[in-house]
Amino acid sequence: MAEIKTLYATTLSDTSAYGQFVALGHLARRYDGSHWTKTSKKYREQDQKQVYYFSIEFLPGRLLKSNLLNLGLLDTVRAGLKELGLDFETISAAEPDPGLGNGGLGRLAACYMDSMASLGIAGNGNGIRYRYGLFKQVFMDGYQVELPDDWLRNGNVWEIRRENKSCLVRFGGNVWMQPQPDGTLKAMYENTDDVLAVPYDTGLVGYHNDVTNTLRLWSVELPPSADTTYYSQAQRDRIDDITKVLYPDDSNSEGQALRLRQEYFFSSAGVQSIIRHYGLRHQGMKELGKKIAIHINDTHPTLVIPELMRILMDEHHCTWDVAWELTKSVMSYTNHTILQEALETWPIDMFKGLLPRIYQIVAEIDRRYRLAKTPVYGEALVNRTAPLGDGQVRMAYLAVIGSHSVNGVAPLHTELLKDDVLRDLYQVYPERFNNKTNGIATRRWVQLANEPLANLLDAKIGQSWRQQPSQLKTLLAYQDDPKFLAQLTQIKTQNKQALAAYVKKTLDIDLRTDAIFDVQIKRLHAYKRQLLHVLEIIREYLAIKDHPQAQVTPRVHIFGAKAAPSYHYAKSIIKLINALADLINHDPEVGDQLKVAFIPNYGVSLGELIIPAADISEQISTASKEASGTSNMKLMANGALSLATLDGANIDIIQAAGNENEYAFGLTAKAVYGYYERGDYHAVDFYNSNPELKRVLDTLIDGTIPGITTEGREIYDSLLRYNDEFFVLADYESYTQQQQAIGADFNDQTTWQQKALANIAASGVFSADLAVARYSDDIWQVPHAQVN
Ligand code: CR6
Repeated sequence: MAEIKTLYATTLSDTSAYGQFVALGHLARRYDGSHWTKTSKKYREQDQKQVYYFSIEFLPGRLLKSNLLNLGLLDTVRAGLKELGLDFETISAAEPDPGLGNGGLGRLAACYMDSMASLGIAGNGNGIRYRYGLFKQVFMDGYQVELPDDWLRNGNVWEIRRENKSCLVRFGGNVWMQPQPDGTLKAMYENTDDVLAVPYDTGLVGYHNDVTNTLRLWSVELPPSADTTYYSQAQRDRIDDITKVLYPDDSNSEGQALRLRQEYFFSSAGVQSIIRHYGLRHQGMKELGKKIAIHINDTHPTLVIPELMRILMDEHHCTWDVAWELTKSVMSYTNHTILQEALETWPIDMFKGLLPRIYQIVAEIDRRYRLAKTPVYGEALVNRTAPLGDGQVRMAYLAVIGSHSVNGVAPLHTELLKDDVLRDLYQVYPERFNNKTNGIATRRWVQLANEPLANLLDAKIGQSWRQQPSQLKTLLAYQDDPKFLAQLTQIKTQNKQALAAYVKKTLDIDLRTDAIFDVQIKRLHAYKRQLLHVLEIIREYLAIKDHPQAQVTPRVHIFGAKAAPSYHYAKSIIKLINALADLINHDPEVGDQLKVAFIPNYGVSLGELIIPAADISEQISTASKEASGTSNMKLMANGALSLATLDGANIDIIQAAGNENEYAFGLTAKAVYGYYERGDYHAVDFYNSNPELKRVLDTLIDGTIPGITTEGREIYDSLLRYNDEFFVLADYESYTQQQQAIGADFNDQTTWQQKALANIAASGVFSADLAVARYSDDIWQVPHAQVN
C-alpha cells in the first residue's frame, strides 16, 4: 500500500472517484501485466492447445474488484485506501460496466472466460468492441426510453490497442477462381469494400494462479488505402457502423445486413488472427485440430466455418477434403434457444452480395452435404436440413454440419433440440449432440457480490469452496444449527438494507427489510412471463383492498428488465408494471404491506446488488421456452428459493436442492407440447371458470390501474382474444397457490433459512468452473486444473 501512497496519494485524494478508479486500474494492471506476458509465453513455449471462444456478446461486469480479488490484492488495497480516508466501494462503483451484451448469453461468455483463466486453460475470447453498448434504460411516465451507452467516453483502462495485429476484412465485390500454372485455383477479387479490423485486448485474470488470458475485441477502422483513396463521408460512416452499436435484441433475428456484416467482421478477423498465430509456430496445417479449438457461441459466429475453409484453401492451398476435416475437428457449437424467431437465417441474395467468396464455400458445403446424405436419408430430410433452403442461409444447420459437437445448455433443452428443433440433423449426426448445463462464476456472484455470506461460509466450512465448488455441500452440517440459520437471516437483512437504500435513492420508495423480497430479473419477454408475476401482484393488491385489516406477510416485488426497443408488447408490460407500482406504492390503505419496485437499467452491476437481497427467485417461463437460465443459479447460490416452472435448468436446480426447498408449479414441457399437438388450449375457459382470475384480468381494462388504457387492452386481448400464446392463464392457479404458500412459510424464518441453506449448499453443481471443465474434457480436449 505504501506504493499506492507514494504513487497516487496526492492525486487520489483530489481526484473524482472515477480518477481514483483509473489510478487503481493502472496499479492492478501493473501487477497483472507480468502474468499476462508470462502466460502468453508459457502457452507458446509449451505449444498448448488454445481455445477460442467466439461470441458476439460479452458482459464481463466491472473488472477492478474482480481483478484485485483474483490477484489476491483486494484486502490490501481496501485497507490501504481506508488509511487514506477513501472508500473502495465508491471507487469501484465509478467503473463503467461494459454492456456489450443483451442478457444471459453474453454473461455466460464472461463467466466462462473467468473460469478458463482460473483453471489455467489457454482460453481466448473473441468478440466485438462496440462503441456503444446495450442502451441505458430510463423510465419516463412509466415508459421505457433508451439512451445511448457511451461507455468508452473516458477511455478504458483495461484494454490495449494492438494495431500491429490488425487485419483486413473483405466485403462485397466480385470474386472468381483463376487457374494457376501449378494447376491450383486462386481466388481473385475486384471492387471489394475492405475494412480494417483492429484488436483491443483485455487481460482476464485467473483466480490466484498467476494466469492472465486474453479477451480480444475487434473494432473497425478505415483500411490503409484510405490514406491514398477518397472515401466519402457516407462511405466512412458505413464502415464505422460495423462496430458502432450492439443489436439490442436477444430473442429475435432481424435479418439486417448490418448484423451480417458484424458477424462476418469478427468471425473473419478472429480466424485470421488465429491462423496467423498458429502459422508462426507450425509448418503446414496438419496439426490444427490438435492445437486449436474454436467455439461458436450461438449461431452469430457460424461464419468462422466457411472463413476457416477459405483461409485453408485459398491461402494455404489445402484441398477441400483436408480443409473440411480440419474445420470440423476444430469447430464446436452451442445452441442457446429453441425459439424459432431467434434462429438466424439470411436471405441468399443479401448473403451472396455481401460475402461472395464465403457464399461459394457455403454453397459447396450445401452441395456436398446433399450429395452425401440424400442416398442415406432421402431428399425430404436433406432439403429440410441443408445449409441452403427456402432462399435462406440457415445458420444453425451450417453450424451443426461444420462442427464435431453441438450442445444444448440444460438437459431439457438438449432433449428438445434432439426431439424438435434439430430433430432431423440429430438423425444424421447423433454422435455430435451433447448437453452442457450452464454455470455461473460463483466467485463473482457470491464471493464479490455477497461478502457477508462469503465470510460466513469461510468461517464455517473454510475457503476451499472458492475453488472447489462442491465443498459447498458441507454446509449441510449446519442445517439444524439455529445460530447459523439466524446468521443467514441477518445477512439477508443486511443485503436488503443495501438494496433498499438504492431503491430509496433512485425511485424514492421505502422498502421494509422484513418483507419478502420477490425478485424477477431478466430480459422482458412474453415467454418469461413477467405478466404472470403481475397478475399475482394484482391479486395481492385486491386482497389487501378487500380486507385491509387482515394480517399479511409484507412483500416487495422487484423487477429488473430491459425490453428490445422494437418489441412493442414487452414495452407495454413495462408500462403496466410501472403503472401498477404507482398505484400500489401510493395507496395509503396498502401502506408498507405491499410494494413494487421496477429498478431501471438492469445489468451485471445491478444484479450484484439485487441478487444477494432476494428471498424468492422468480423463474416462471412457459415450460420448454427458457433454454437454461442463469439468474436462477445466481439467486440460488445467494440463498433465494426458486418459484419455478419445470423449464430449463430450473429442473436441475429443483433436483439438486430438493423439491421441498423450492416452489415448483405449472405445466410441464410435455403438457405444453400436448396442447400444441391437440390444438385444444382455450385461455378463455380459465377466465370463465375462475372468478378470482376474471376479476384480476378485468382490472387491466376497467380503470382500476390508471394510465394504461391502451396497454391494458392490448395485454388483456393477448390473453383472451389471441388465446394466450404462453399459457399464462393455465398456470395462474398453481402459481398463485405457491405464492400463498410462500407468504405463509416465510414467517417461520428457521425453516425458511434451512431451505435457503439447502439451496446454497447445492449450488456448487452450477459453478462455471465445473461447466468449463466439462467443455474442456468432452469437446475441446484441453487440460485444466482439477475441480470438483
Ligand atoms: N437469452 C437463453 O434464452 C440461456 C442463455 C445462456 C439465452 C437462456 O435461457 O440461459 O442464452 N439464449 O445459455 C440466447 O441468448 C439465444 C439467452 O440469454
